[in-house]
Amino acid sequence: DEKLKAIYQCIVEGDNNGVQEHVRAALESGMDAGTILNEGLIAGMAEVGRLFEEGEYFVPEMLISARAMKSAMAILKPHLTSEQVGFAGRVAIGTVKGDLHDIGKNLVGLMLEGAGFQVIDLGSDVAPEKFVEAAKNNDVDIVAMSALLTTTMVNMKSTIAALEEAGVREKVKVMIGGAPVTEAYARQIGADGYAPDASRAVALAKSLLS
Ligand code: B1M
Repeated sequence: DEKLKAIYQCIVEGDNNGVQEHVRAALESGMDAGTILNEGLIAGMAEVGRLFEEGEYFVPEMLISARAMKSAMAILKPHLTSEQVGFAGRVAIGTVKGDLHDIGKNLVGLMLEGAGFQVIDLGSDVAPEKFVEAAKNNDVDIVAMSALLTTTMVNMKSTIAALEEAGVREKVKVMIGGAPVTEAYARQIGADGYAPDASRAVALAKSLLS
């Protein structure tokens, strides 16, 4: 599809104005927001990752593409969420300590909100103590952690340990995700669940509270 190709290309090139225009046009033409997200934006970001790995792109290019991705997500947001759902629970979400990747975390948060969860966004580079604080103070049902680096996913384990130490581990469910994270890792560190993408994160959150 030409429209999806244009959106994909704008993410790869980091064309912030272009991606906004093309996403608006695609929505106006009646294209489904989920298709734009998955086949345009996320596919484009995967290509950016590939180009970085090949040594063709460097950190500045990744940053520029990330900025384009974020403005496109802001346009899509109202189309990905629906107002008619009842309260599903409270989630504190963050990217773990040392990790600045927040696009996937934001997307999971956005989809959870769309499904009726109240989402407390702790941001990125979130220290274990901050997760603990959130679990204590906000009547949180689920602590949700994202990590994109093999070097930071270990901080999921530290956060679970900190929750245990603070005596709040039993009070909350813990779910984790992000590119390097696996189901096996979740089991290994004693998380309650793992989801590979944002829509399955919503299904997981619901099942953890049912
Ligand atoms: Co970086 N980066 N990055 N980066 N970056 C990756 C992750 C990398 C795979 C690129 C590569 O080499 N191919 C690689 C990691 C290698 C590894 O550890 N195995 C990498 C690296 C090496 C780095 C730096 C170390 C580079 C450097 O400085 N030399 C550095 C680290 C900085 C730090 O965090 N301390 C770095 C920096 C950056 C930027 C800041 C420039 C930028 C991030 C900007 C931002 O987020 N604000 C960036 C980007 C953009 C990427 C790539 C290209 C794209 C990530 C992304 O947004 N994807 C990425 C390559 C890639 O992923 N292919 C890469 C789109 C997003 C929708 O997907 O985040 O996977 P994702 O989220 C998905 C699922 O994973 C899941 O659902 C989401 C939606 O489907 N999910 C969850 C995520 N969290 C979840 C939580 C859940 C459930 C599901 O439950 C709680």
